[in-house]
Amino acid sequence: MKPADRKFLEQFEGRVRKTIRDHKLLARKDRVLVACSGGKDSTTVLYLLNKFGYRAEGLIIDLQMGSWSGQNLKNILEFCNSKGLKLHTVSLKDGYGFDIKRIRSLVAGRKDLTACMVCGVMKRWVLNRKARELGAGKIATGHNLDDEAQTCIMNLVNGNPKLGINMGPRTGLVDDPRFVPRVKPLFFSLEKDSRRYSELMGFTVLYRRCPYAGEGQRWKMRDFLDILEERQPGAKSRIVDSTLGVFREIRKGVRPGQIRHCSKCGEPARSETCKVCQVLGELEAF
Ligand code: Q46
Ligand code: ZN
Repeated sequence: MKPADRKFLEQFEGRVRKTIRDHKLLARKDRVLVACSGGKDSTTVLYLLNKFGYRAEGLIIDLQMGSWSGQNLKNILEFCNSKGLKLHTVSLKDGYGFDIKRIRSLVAGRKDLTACMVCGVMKRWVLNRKARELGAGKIATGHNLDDEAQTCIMNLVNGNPKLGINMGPRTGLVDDPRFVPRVKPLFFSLEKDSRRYSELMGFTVLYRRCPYAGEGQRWKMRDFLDILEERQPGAKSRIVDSTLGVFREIRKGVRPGQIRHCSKCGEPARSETCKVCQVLGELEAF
């Protein structure tokens, strides 16, 4: 390996360690469930948390969307086998009766709902539930700086910047036994760096997007931000840092809102029913 590459690996790992340490993401005693997709970011998180000495296991939600998700599942299974790491799998269809293909057909023609939105809320819901069942105290995800910058811009473009008020390397800081806190060790790492890390480490992962990615708004923001970053280097980082700074000020002195429990499924919710029950109820009635 070239010295420059070795240096890069050290710097990348250093940034992730610093994020964990400075933001108190994990304690040694924590049992952590890493939300794996089979892609570069979550594979890197699973690898690094174990390398750093945390008790981290993986969980992959099989989205059953053909060869793309089949290959991701195979890749992460092989990765975990080769490193002696524990991996849990859950199938969206077998466990919950919905797969992305069905969701996609149900939302076809709707402007207010995309398959990606439904997929996103369902994944969060399943993850929280499984983490609790498995006795994990924290969920770690592979979200990187690019993802966070995209979210900031999406919320602005949609006219709802306050949606991101709780953004940060730690989320779900609600004191509720049914809510498993989520941490993002790659929060301050650019996606291109995470990709380079994964490539240099020789991780067998797919670098192409989910086949349905183009249908979500996030992916338009991604292209937009890539162009912006090329013209104004550091733009992604400044977007995230300045948004964090503004929200930090706003949050000062504000007591966290009361968490409720969904009247249908019992999961934590912001209103009478949780997002998943709202969306699924709507789709079933559709
Ligand atoms: S898996 Fe699901 Fe993503 Fe595919 S359908 Fe959209 S949300 S793009 S991270
Ligand atoms: Zn619910």
